[in-house]
Amino acid sequence: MELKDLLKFDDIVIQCHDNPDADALASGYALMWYFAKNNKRAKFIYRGRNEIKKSNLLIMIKELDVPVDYEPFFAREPELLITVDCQYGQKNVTATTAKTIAVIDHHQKGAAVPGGLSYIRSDVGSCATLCWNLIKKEGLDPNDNRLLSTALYYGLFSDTNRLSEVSHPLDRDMMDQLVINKATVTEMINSNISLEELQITGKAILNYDYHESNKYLVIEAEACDPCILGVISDFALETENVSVCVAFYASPYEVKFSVRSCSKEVHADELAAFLAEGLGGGGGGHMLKAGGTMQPDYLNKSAKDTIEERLQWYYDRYLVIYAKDTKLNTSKWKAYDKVSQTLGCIRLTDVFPIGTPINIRTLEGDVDTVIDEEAYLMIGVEGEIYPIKEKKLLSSYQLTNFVFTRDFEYEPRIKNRATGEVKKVMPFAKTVRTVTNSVVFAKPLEQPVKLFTAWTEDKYYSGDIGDYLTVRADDEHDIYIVKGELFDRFYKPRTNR
Ligand SMILES: [Mn+2]
Repeated sequence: MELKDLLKFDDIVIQCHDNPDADALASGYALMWYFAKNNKRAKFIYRGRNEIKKSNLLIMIKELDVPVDYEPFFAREPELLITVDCQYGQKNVTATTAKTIAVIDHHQKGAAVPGGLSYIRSDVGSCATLCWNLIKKEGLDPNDNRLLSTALYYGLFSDTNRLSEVSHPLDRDMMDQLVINKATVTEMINSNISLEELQITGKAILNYDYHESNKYLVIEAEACDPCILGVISDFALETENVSVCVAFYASPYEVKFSVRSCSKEVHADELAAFLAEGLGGGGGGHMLKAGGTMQPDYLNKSAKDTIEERLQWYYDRYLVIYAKDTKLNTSKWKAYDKVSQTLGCIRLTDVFPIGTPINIRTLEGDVDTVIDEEAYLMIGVEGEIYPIKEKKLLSSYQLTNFVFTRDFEYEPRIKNRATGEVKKVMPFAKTVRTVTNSVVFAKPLEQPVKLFTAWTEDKYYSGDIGDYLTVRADDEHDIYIVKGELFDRFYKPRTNR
């Protein structure tokens, strides 16, 4: 869906979820601004039992001129209803009847609205990001209205625990590009917690559950503003002998949790996704900080028991391998030849000169580096992008002069950190071909593995049952994991060994 698809309607109502938060308000505000720019009259409402009373939101509405109305008894049937930061028909938004429904949301996708227009991407940190992106795609820039850009920033800020759980590159692009009113943001941040919530924080910490064997804490809070969970888990992680913390609350509408990790063997985002898997929610974040939700309907025991049980499973399930100091006994493993394949790579000196400090932004995250003679970027089989040195590249691949193309959900880009200039990388991509003489030993995993490769000592790769643990025949420390569904495509068994 594109925003211009919505311009054919004249009678437009935008509705965010009941008990709105900053992201919901920012999202509705953005659409109001877009429609006004296109000379369309729209109305932005929220419903439900409670009128907004949190002081940061009252400041937001007043100082940033958010054009929202509380309409608990709204009865008119508009031509078009757009729900933002929520999905029509779900329980957190009071139903309003309308001839056509549109949905813009960043939560896990629920049942589709029949005949509805929708734009739902659950991988981004805020609905504000989606609205910002949709508006930019129409050739407009929310920076033209400083109050709106400040609201968008604060929407993302609040939904990602002070930006600490941001992971998607679109969120980062918005953060970098918005020009905001800092004083108002500071004022909102410092009216974030009520005295009652301060007390909830204290009570929650008193009732921690500590698991000594794996050094993690589980802390249950009363239902509160989700930002409190971030406050609790950040603080609790500073405790000695605590390397992972999960803080959560369960309300009738949702279970929200926040994960912090300072253990290199536990990626917070992976743990968050594991906790929420199959439970009607999802997780987001990065290695150190993440958060997520579950839906109470999906749980067959209390939220606390569910979280405790899944944490136990999580710790029990992995074998950890440090490739650098590991020699696997491969005598009983099968030998395979790598099937010749073509991939892409980018020589960084083609993009910016040697010595340029750069930021590489991809779906997997941001990497800061300085360009040198041997620096390349590799485009992997699933479109993942990673830096690689020329020597390593040439040990597996042959360079060609053919261009390389592929589509990305987010096209990788490189920013010159000295000048701010941003270039997309695909125009520089060339095709590389596998050097055919590489032999590997491989075996399907019988247990999930976390693998620290010889090249990534501070970050692991996860492999699941059915994926292949693979070792290069000419380098016993070159251990890596190949996804089960890809293995047959890239390796064929040697006939004699
Ligand atoms: Mn949101």
